Amino acid sequence: MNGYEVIHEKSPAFYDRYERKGELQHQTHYCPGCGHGVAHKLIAEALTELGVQDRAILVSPVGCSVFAYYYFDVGNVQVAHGRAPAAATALKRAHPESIVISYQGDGDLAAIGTAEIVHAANRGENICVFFINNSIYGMTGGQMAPTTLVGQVSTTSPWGRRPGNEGLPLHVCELLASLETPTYIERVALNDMKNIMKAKKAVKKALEIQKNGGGFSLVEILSPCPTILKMDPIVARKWIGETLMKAFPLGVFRDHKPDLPPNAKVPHKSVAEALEVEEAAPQVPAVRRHHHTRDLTVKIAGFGGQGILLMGQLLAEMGLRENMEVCWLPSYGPEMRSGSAHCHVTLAHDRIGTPLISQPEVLIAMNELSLRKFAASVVSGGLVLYNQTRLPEDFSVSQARVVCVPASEIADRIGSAKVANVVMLGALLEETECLPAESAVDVLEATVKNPKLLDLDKLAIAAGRGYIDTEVEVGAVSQPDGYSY
Ligand SMILES: Cc1ncc(C[n+]2csc(CCOP(=O)(O)OP(=O)(O)O)c2C)c(N)n1
Ligand code: SF4
Repeated sequence: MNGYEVIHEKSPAFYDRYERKGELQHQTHYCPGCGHGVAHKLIAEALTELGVQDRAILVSPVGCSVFAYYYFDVGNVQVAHGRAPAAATALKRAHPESIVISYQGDGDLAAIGTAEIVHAANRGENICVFFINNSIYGMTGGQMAPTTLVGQVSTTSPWGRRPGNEGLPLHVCELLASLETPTYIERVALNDMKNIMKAKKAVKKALEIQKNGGGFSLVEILSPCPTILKMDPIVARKWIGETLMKAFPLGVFRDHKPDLPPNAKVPHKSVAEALEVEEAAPQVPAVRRHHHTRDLTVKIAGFGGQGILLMGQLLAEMGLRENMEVCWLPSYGPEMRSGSAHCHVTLAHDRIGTPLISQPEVLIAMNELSLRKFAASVVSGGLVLYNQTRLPEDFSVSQARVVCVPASEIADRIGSAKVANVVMLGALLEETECLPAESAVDVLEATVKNPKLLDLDKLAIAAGRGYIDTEVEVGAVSQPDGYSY
């Protein structure tokens, strides 16, 4: 066909399926006509053509493209708003053989992340930055970006951008080209096929420069955002050609390797040698007990106000004191009281890969809602500790053992409903033997300042352990009628 090759397939640099949602795994989350999808495609194709997919690391920003990591089958890192060039710097320096891409919107790069991009460019970091200029904040509903045009209406410039009030649009390519250290800076556009092909070349060139150790590249991509600009996708593309490109002219702003004076040679010395002090013997913390610690993943869930997060912190702190690797990840809604809250705790002897636990070995459900919501996620052969005397009539857990511990009732009897979480912690320690119970008392003594509450907490730990020892048969299995033993 006239020398063209027709390819009906996705770039292999994309995942086969986008597993963010249960349904529609063949399509992205972008709006119809959005330029992010096109820009992704150009990057994916260039990665494949250069044969660098396997060593590529994509740093996703905050903005509409926050989920880029669901699409690119490369190493992925998602960072805080604006911080992508800083994270990319660290990744590249730690893994010089990798190909590191910082992908950023104009709010992300030119507003909150101005410092990061300027300094990464000024250091001449050997990374590629793909900068999507759609002239607006997309994800948050259309606030003015530094790239918003004079007169352009946005939710924060309802009368149109006024130079005397909001300044003039920021020209990132021109700004960075005033530095001596960048290697390659170009502005391209996704307004028509010809320019899309040019954009592809620029993206590939930037990646090639990095592959050859050539230094810092930035490709600014003028990109349509039909949704926020309230335009039909075709009109949005036209608007780029007719309006946005006038304010942001396309072109190459820098295309040569900087001629920098060589770095001074730094003699390799240890810190002690450099400071001319004696090398200190490595500090190995005294281990009190090696026995009786067990790798465990625990999800603790209930209402805000039940001390859910604190329970997780206490458990993690106990693990720390036993020289384990620990992780505590809280998750709660905006409501301080009565909203739902849960946290994940990992106790491990080896390094922990992720703080998230999708299938916990233990679920502590402090209320019925949490039981119903999370029980099915417990691993087969796992354990559910439920804050009641029995499971709800219509509910059973087939794959995990259930132990019902009426922690709130026990706490009431001790003298305060507040310590139900600590009762449950005692039950967890006794049932799983994951950590020595003495360490719980040590942690409580170190963290609880109020002596009365400390006494109650000590009673609560003992009561939770006692309940398991006296009321729950060893190896008890949940019965069809919901009884735990
Ligand atoms: C520190 C911080 N400040 C503000 C926000 C809110 N926020 C999320 S996305 C966004 C704008 C992103 O716009 P842009 O970078 O232009 O990307 P687009 O959505 O247009 O692709 C803002 C302000 C945030 N998430 N974090
Ligand atoms: S809001 Fe704009 S930038 Fe965001 S996905 Fe939709 S079209 Fe793209």
